[in-house]
Amino acid sequence: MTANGADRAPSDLVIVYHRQPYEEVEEDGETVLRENKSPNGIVPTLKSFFGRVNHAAWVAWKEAEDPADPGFERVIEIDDSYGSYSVSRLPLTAAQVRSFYHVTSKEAFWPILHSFKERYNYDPVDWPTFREVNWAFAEAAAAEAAEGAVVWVHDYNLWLVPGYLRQMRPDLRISFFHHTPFPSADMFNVLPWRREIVESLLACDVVGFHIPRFAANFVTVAQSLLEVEVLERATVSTEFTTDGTALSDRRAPVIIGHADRRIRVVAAPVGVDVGFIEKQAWAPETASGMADIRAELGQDTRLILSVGRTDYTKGGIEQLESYERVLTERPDLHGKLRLMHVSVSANRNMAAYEEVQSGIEQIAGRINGTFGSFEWQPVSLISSPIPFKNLVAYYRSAEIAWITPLADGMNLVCEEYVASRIDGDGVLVLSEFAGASVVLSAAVITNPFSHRSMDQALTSALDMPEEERRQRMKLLRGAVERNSVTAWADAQMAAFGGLGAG
Ligand code: GDG
Repeated sequence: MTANGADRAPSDLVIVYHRQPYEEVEEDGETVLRENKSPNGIVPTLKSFFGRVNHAAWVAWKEAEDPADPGFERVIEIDDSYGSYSVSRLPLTAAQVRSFYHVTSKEAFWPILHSFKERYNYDPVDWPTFREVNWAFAEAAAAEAAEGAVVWVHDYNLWLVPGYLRQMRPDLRISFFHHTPFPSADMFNVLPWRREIVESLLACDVVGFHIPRFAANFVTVAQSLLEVEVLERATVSTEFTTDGTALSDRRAPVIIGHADRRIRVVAAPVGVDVGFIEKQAWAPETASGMADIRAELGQDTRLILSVGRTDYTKGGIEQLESYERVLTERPDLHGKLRLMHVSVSANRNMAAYEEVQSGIEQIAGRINGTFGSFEWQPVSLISSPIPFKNLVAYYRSAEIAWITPLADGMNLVCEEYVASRIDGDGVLVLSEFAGASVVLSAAVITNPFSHRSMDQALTSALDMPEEERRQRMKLLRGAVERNSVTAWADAQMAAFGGLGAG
């Protein structure tokens, strides 16, 4: 990968995402840019779009003590395996990042997006800083975009960017994708800045979500605040409905009108790179990883796997409580199971996440103390990230993937588990409040707010005959394959109307 500050061409596609599209590492006292090690995850997926245009740009923030004199080049030109593209590094102070990202986005927006009203924290929000940072992102994007270019903005921390961009550059085609859920008006309208946020989103040409329910919620929120008309509705494909589950919808709005503008509302679930994961699943190092895992577990111990970030939305505490109840009710399972609970913190030093982490540690300790023995440890808690290739060995070794968030935009862990199961076995137990539940209808669907539903889902997965496991896994693998990240990329491209000049 090479990087320089040479002259650059205007870009036909500008991606605005808060993180930089590479890793910055220190080598011999110097900062070196490295291509992300794993081609898995959202950053490499977004970079794969670069191959579809003449020239592309990426806008992200980079910390600087003095943004007026940041001590690094604002815009660099990168050449890596995805092509050559500009990266515009927006200098922000640590205080600006804390305010716009850790406070406004994580303490005020995140709880509301995931329907946790009681965790919403308004007091520390500094709205002028949020506006100022979003304005700076919009300016940086406008500076890179060619006439009629597509600007693709990601996630709620950049909610005001589309509105500002439209003022600066009426020629652009603007698309905004939400990676989180989008709640109904009763919940969303807790945010006092609701009208400003929705007006900004209505300046887009395309507003994207994972699933039809979130798109429909957005439209009802917009209609609660402004004159917005639904111009076209469509029947939701059976591919995106799991009959009778909490997030399934049969009809959804696809085009809305506001102030003489038509806005496309798109539901396109992000998927995983199935080819990459399968290749890793077939790799000899995965087989040796599995042998190590088996040796560690012992021949007869059945592995249940749970993976997620440490976050109250992921339902880690509720899941461990269910495990404790099942062990209490089913002494026949003692000595035979191991729950591996991988809960990795992305936002250390935030009170809400520290509280979840200590809750998880407390229950896991209680379970091991109550049921465990010298020979048997019912739960293993992993709090630091596992390299992805090792994670695939765990996916392949686990009889059950137990993925029960209380709310989740999509959830890619469950899809990674399915993509890893090249042997066609394994059971996925999945919360009906993960967006993925509308795509993965062959999972054992559970309601994490119901003790009975949670406990029964786990025991039915443990007791499921092989034939049923394989039938379900076959259906799951078909769904993950059809809704892979390539399908998502194609759906986005179609929504942009191709990437030619607008
Ligand atoms: C947001 C939305 C939406 C986790 N532990 C380890 C590890 N991971 C990787 C997984 C997976 C990723 O992290 C988690 O992705 P999710 O999609 O499950 O969840 P969020 O981080 O909350 O992502 C979500 C997503 O955006 C995309 O739109 O699906 O709903 O909340 O890829 O593998 N990876 C490694 N070691 C770990 O220990 N290597």
